[in-house]
Amino acid sequence: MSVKEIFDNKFLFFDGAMGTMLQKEGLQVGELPETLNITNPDIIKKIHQQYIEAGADVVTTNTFGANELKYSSSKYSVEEVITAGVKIAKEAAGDKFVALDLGPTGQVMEPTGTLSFEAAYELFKKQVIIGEKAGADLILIETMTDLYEAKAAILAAKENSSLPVFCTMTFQQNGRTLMGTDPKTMVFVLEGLGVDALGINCSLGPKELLPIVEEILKYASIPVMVQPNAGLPRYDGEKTVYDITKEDFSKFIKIMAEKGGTIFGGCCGTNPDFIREVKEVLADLTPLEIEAKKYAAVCSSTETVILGEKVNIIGERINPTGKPKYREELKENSVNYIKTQAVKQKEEGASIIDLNVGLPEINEEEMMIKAIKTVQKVVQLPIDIDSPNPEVLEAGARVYNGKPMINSVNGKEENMKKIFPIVKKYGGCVIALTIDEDGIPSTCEGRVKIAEKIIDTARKYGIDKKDIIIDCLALTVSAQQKEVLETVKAIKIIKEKLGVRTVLGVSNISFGMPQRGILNKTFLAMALQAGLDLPIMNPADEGMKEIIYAFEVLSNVDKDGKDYINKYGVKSSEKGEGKAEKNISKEDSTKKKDLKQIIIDGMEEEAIQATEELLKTTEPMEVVNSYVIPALDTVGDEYEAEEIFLPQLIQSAETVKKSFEVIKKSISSKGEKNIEKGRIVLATVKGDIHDIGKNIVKVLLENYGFDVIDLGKDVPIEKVVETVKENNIKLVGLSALMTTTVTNMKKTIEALRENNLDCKVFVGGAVLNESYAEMIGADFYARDARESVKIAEEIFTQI
Ligand code: THG
Repeated sequence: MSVKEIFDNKFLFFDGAMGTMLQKEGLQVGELPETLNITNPDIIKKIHQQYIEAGADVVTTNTFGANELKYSSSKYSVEEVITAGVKIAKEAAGDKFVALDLGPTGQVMEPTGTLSFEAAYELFKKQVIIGEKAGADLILIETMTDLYEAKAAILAAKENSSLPVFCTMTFQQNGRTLMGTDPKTMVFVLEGLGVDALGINCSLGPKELLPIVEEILKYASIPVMVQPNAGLPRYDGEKTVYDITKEDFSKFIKIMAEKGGTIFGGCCGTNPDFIREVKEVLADLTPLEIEAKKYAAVCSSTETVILGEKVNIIGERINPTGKPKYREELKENSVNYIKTQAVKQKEEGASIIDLNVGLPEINEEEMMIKAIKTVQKVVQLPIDIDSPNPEVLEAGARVYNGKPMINSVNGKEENMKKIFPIVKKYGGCVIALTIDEDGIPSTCEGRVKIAEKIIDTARKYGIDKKDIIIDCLALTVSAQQKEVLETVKAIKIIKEKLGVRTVLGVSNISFGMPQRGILNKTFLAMALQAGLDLPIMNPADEGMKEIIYAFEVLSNVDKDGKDYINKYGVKSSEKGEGKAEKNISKEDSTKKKDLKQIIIDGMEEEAIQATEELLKTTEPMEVVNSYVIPALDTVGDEYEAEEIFLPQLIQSAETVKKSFEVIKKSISSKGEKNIEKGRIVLATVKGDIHDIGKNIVKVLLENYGFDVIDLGKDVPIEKVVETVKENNIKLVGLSALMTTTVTNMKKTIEALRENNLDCKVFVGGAVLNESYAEMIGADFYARDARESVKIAEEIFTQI
């Protein structure tokens, strides 16, 4: 069945909540909900049937958490649970459709957590194969908070089944997912990966989701799906309630439909009445036509660069050409240069980082994977994967967390045959070089022709021209002087005639000439005027940057010269910044950063060295107080201001851990007392096995110098009490994800109080909020992991 058949220009209605319906049926907390497919299939079937009766076109199998990780100690296998789940859904669905439900694995992905991309892929692959075999009609990947995990699931679904794939992610009130992905980035990445529909589920109520849905609709060229909760969860003293009415719910769904959403259903707190009401409210409405949007974009997991809106620098420095030091490192399998240059180029103003790890004597494929994982850890810029070797491009595009730029394809038939499938499968943008079997045409016309051929061929692979960036090829003026102007002309014609973005390795022009900077910047000015969008260049080259700033004012892109004045105005030149410092200072790259900046940048190895260096002259506590703590404060502030996101916060925290290890060693060798700041007990409460949040809190607390006793998940109330008693604990952190387990959180707090233990309790979890926390008797509510550190610092400075 094709997705078109499912749709056929109608709204598509999914079902509503399963979990909250099961609770109503008396599901015991702590049970893996999917085992009911075997132990109590009638309850599940009844719920599916109620949704079908209410008018749902698709029911979703009760298989959200049915993965090998969660079922490793269950007496039922993933295979049994999923097969039974699909079977029941099919029986209830009749001639309607069954969506195989895939939720998150429940573990945090590398580098923030420990689950590798490949391991996540394997977990999803298993679910997909079982689900398709059992007869599911489509795959619904939902409640994803990590784009990388969503990508693993999508690849697993597409590579191991022929079913349509829908994917929805979950956003927080700040408009981003837990790992920091914004709606626009989600659209570009998921659409690139070839899902049939995308959108948002769970998260919040429909009212709160509306602005996020509007943002998604602005960029999406495929059907948009929304499954909101029945409002924001509220604790009524005993249980969680979702209390918007089906009428309010439908009112907002209608607005979403009028704006272009086409697939609707419900999440937590909804029931068959909601679906019935939604259907009724939309009965007279026809879906808007879904327009193909024309944005050309590349993305990391948290940042999108839309190409062509302004000049964007692609940083060229991670390239072995002419860099003996980097070559040596590549041979030694070291990524130190890559890491420092990625951070440095970002600071200097690059929007995209070019990664070239090509040396004949190394395994380029493995090195590219390592380089991408490294760069993703330290900067949030999109990456340009630069290699002539298709295997390297594919390996890189696969592990990349975002929408990659692939550098490059060319006009040779053989080459296009190899590269285009990679671009299509991983949803990248591709740089296309105007060269083919006959070499680089010496004239502009010849290059335009090749560009046309490439665009036409790409279309046959399903690649739109918005994802093609033409490189008219900058050669060297020393060897091919006559052709310099042909390149410039070709840019102009290609922009005008073909309407695509253009890129150029600008500094190629000056190889073999003295004072290369002069030629580079002049050529850059010529190319910009012709319509160059993406110069590949050294972002430390102030002369070239001056040209870009000036060009953007003069061509009316930099409105009112804001950026220009900001960069070169009186104030900053007083600070010495805007001074025409045209030479690229060589010292710059070797200049030492202090430990504070190293921690902010998240550079682990450098942190070890810098700490060792400092300890030669500085007291350990002084290192902590003057470098480590201020760095963490800065990072914390940036996190709160939403300038950085959870992965970077954790990366900095990991870096502190490295620094602390050195400091601790130095202290113990001097026989001084430990610098640990206090002991904290953490537990995910009884009945709840969702410990992602708690694990993140643990990492962060430890890295801020606290000693954590982690009791794990599904922790009996007595165990918390005993541990606190035995260790004279002053602070306890409790987490609960499920609404049903908040009751046990309350009981745990009560037990601590009844035992007259002199300890404070902070609580956190998706369904909690400030007033909830107060109602169940907690001392503090930790909105996120960062907040829990603040609470700990407050408690232990008092002590
Ligand atoms: N088009 C596309 N991709 C490209 C190129 C292109 N990728 C590689 C290259 N050309 C662009 N990158 C560079 C990188 C470095 C230099 C020039 C272009 C360079 N390096 C100095 C040297 O070799 O002497 C080293 C200077 C230094 O950094 O120390 O000039 O055209 N699509």
